[in-house]
Amino acid sequence: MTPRIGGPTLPQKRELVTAIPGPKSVELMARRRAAVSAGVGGTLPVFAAAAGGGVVVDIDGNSFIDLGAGIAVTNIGNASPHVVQAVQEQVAAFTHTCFTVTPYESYVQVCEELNRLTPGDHEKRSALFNSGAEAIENSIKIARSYTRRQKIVVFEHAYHGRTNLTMSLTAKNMPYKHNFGPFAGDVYRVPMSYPLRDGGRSGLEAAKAAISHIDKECGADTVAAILIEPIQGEGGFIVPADGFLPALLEYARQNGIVFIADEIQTGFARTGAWFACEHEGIVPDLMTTAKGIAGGLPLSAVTGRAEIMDAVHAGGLGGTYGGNPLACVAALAAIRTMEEMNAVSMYKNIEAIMWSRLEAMQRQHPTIAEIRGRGGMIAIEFVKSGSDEPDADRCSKVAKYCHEHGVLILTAGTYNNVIRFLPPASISDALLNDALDVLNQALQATA
Ligand code: PLZ
Repeated sequence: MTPRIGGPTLPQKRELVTAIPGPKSVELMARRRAAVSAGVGGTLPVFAAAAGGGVVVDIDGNSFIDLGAGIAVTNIGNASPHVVQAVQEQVAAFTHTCFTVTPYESYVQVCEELNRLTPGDHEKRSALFNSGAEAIENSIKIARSYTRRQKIVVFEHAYHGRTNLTMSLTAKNMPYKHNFGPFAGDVYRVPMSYPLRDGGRSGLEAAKAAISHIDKECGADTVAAILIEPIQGEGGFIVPADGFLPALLEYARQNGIVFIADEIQTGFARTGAWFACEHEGIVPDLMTTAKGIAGGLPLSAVTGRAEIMDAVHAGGLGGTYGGNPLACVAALAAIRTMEEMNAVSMYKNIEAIMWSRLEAMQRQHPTIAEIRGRGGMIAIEFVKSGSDEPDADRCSKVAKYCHEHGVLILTAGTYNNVIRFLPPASISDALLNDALDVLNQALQATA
């Protein structure tokens, strides 16, 4: 029988009991096609029944190794016990009051936790929202309100969401922006540090190039915010060269520009630190978080310097559901779990295993141009043999092979040629190694 209860007690194994997709998923896929907009994307051809630890079980009883965690969301494992219990208790107490109508303690507690955990010991404030895109939108509102300036600087390969403003901040046309314009104004895109593809420029050289664009095309004194993912997510886990982020931050400071770190994908232990900014020793003015914050419930936040966060007029920030009580208690339980399990060190362990296994694969397959990332946020980028030309076809074949053999992996990258790994911290070493064995077979089968 297909399990319906997830969590860490779900058997931790890769097991296929039908072809992929199985008959129940095939049937449901037909209903999906008839009922759900064709515009909504889909990675796996199977439907979930339960998930926990490092596996997702589908409605036909197939057990997949989870190297996606949603998209970097269930970092502590799916249906994590503290989260389940907290949500069950909260749902029976009250489901909703709207924080801006009748406030509740858990919202305040989440803000206290965010203020405590994010980099920097200055005075901070937070505000809660529903999705990553909504947090980004609000970080821009706050930065504009504080600086009384309008221009926003973003980077090549950036991803910040799918609403009108965040689409405008996102770099990639297909599938995110195509046919969806007109886009928001006063958004300026400047070059990123992408060590594999910018001729090995140093972080300082790359920052100089970005700053020159800002100076020439915007004028520093008209810029409200510089917005950047410290490691780019959808763009392909691009880790900027050392020194790039600190140089940009210093430039922002000198010019009264609010520096916003988008840690929506990198946050909450994912990179082997609570937040990726810590690897660069930088303290952003504002930080956006979401995804891993609440164990799978929809919650996002903007956290930052009290004087910036408090610059907005009373009533200027809000929303019906932002900081919903179920999501808030889930976040408190998720944060407690991350501290108890030491998710930071678990992700460092995952990094060590993945890195050595992937290096061995790269020696066999030099078309893996680069292994990059940190902690449990690691990627490989494919090129065509003997060139630096992106190989999207190989990448999608590898992903398909893995899916058909019981491993859930995701792709990414401006050129669609990156496989990214985002396992939950709770994955066992044995399961992770089994998934990497399948990846190795996929590389051989598609060579
Ligand atoms: N900023 C850095 O990674 C979401 C997008 C999936 P939302 N990334 C996953 C998809 O195809 O839509 C993301 C992110 C960074 C912002 C966002 C947006 O977060 O919660 O999806 O709105």
